[in-house]
Amino acid sequence: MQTIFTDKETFKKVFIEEIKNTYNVDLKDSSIVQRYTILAKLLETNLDEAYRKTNAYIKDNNLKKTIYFSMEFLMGRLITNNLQNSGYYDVVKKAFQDLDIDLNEVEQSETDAGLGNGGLGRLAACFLDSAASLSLPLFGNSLRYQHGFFRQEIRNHKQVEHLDPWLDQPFIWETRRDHEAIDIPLFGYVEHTKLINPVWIKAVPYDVKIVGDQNGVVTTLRLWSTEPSDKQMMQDKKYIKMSKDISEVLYPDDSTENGKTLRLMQSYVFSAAGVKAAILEHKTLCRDIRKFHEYYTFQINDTHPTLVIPEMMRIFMDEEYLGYDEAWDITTKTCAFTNHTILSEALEKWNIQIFRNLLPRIYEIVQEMNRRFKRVLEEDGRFNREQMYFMGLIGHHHVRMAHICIYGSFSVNGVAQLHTDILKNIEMKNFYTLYPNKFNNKTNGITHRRWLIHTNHELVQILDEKIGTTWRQDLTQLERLDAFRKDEDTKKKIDQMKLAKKQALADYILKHEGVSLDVNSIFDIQIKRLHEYKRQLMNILHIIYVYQRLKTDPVFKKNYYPHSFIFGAKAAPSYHMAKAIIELISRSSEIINQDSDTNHLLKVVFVENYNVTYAEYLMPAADLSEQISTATKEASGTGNMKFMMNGAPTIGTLDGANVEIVEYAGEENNFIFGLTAEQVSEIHTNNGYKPREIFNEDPRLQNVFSFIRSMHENPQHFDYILNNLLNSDYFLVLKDFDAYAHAHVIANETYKDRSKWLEMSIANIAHSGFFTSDRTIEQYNQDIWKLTKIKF
Ligand code: NBG
Repeated sequence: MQTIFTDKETFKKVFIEEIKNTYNVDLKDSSIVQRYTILAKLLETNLDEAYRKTNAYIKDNNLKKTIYFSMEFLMGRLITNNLQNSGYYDVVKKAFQDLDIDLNEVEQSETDAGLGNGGLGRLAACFLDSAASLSLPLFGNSLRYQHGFFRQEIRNHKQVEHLDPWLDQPFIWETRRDHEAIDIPLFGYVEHTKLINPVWIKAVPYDVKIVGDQNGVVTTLRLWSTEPSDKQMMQDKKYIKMSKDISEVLYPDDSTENGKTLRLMQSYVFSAAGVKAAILEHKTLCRDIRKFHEYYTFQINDTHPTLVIPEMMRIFMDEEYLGYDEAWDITTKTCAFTNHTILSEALEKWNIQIFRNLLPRIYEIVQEMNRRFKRVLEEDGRFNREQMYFMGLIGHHHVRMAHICIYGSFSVNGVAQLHTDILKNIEMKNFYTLYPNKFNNKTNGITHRRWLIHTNHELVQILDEKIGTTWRQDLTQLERLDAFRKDEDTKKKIDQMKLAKKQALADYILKHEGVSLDVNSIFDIQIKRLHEYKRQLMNILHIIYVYQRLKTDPVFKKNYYPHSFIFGAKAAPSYHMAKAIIELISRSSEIINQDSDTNHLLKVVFVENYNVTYAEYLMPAADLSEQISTATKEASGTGNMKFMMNGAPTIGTLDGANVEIVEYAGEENNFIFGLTAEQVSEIHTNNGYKPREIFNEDPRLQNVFSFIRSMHENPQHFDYILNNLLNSDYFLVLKDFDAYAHAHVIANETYKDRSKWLEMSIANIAHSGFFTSDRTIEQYNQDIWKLTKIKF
């Protein structure tokens, strides 16, 4: 098909005209934002045809759809992705060269869509890209937060949160669909299953196009925005504020009862709106409601969308007049659940009072589900009273969302092999006993289109030259690079690639953080949410130890290969320990970086406002990938895969997907250390761990603690952290410290043999094919969704 994007000259002509028509300026006088806006608008409009065709194909062929319900979609910028996947990138790049416009600069003027806070949200974004690229009819469903994840400022070494400004600039990739708005009832009371006097909220969908990789497929991420509803009679100020607040911000503060209610409203609104839209579509197409599950799978991404289950039950029973059993049959054949964590604080529970007050009819349905579930357990006969109580959908005055999901879904999956095994054998053992066939593993993946093709052109060139270009469609072909492990030319080129990426990152860090890094030092990077289980604390304790040793031990200093340690992390606003750790990293980095005695050997940077765009610079530039969580705690990790694909060996524990990374790339090509999952579980069960004993016997730790006490005018300033380590250390930082320090010694020595290191790097790239989200999505489809592909 001839479009303005397939011919460079046509594109140039149209682009110049549009700039003129829209802003009444000549191209040379236009701003970068104006250029970006016109480019994005032209592309967005151009995608309309493929979008229409995709939807028509699905409808005409009666294809089943998966709706991916997720509280988070951490999309980042879309411009590059959309240009690349539509196949127009090169034409635009060349046209811009002719016009003396830097495409990179234009791409950078897009603000990140940060509708997520970490791995779970970025995984959802990768899945959209993979599903569209594999021609699968999968659609995202979430909220259109006015403000996504907060913008982080580090002021006086402390994290300060600011509202995320992403919608200050128009978001070109969305289309508001007023006529598909849905009214959602909240509060009220129930009389004979009927909700009386509810408060009505209007949910309006904004559709974002998701472009498949040069296959003509354009699917949708649907984001619901909330507003006052015409159905609501009384519209006072309080009501209007509430109606807008629901989609105002991602993860609002939930320390108060109002905050909790607001979060539950968010969960309900996007779940209910998504369910209703699908049922409406199903009925518009004159399909039998009893066959709903033949046309839809609802993938419930963690527990936030749990209410999809009772909401389906409500509609089937109260609006479609099906009996409970029939409604249950359809619901459980439609829903599938993915668990992303075993951390108990992240397993959602809702206080009954709050739940019943906000969703009285839904609560009744959950109670009925619970009653019937108890009967199932009793009839099964394998569980004692206590076990049955702990398995209940309701208990301890709370509604347990994960239990509803397991009971109400036909599939329950973990996100890495180890994580799924822990779910089956420990965390959800009784549920696994009850429903062995529901449980399955789907190891996470990342889209190689963003995390390799778009972020690392240098590596793409090497791959194309050495193994041809077909790896793009089938990433397992990267294995062919393994034959070049000892090839000098390949090694030289990988070396040059790394240097180029490190230089690009160093430039970016200098510009944004004001810290200069030596590109010949080892770039050792830990970027992820700040959480105690991820053990950024162990990393900084070790850095302080290295710093002290450099100052006191000349032999060590002589042997030390220069290092740049880079951190990026946001802490949840109310997570005091995480915020204290950020302050500790930031304060120690200031001291270390200023010390002219050592700063040619050791630098530490905490990058501000780590986000998807920052990650695109960081991932390809790493020499070493820090994946050091307490074994059993990181369900999978996905940053670990991005580093691997870009050639960084992992220094890490056998946790989450690290286990599989090492299986593929070889233990000899990574630096594995520390307690195993079994050992951690044993320590936690036996309850006999005494961190103070370790401290008392290790002068390294004593010196590090003294240093920390001397860092601030108030020696007790960091006692919150230090006392916790000495008295509890639940995440076993002190216990693993020695093994971690040792792994660093080995990494340091290994790096000196640059040739050996490059071989390790090549091995990692060559075996990273398994970790493309294309593989993950194919597995979801084969085992769970069973969707038919779109074929034009
Ligand atoms: C996170 C896990 C990560 C995992 C991502 C994606 C939550 C609740 N869980 O280990 O901590 O990689 O999910 O599956 O955000």
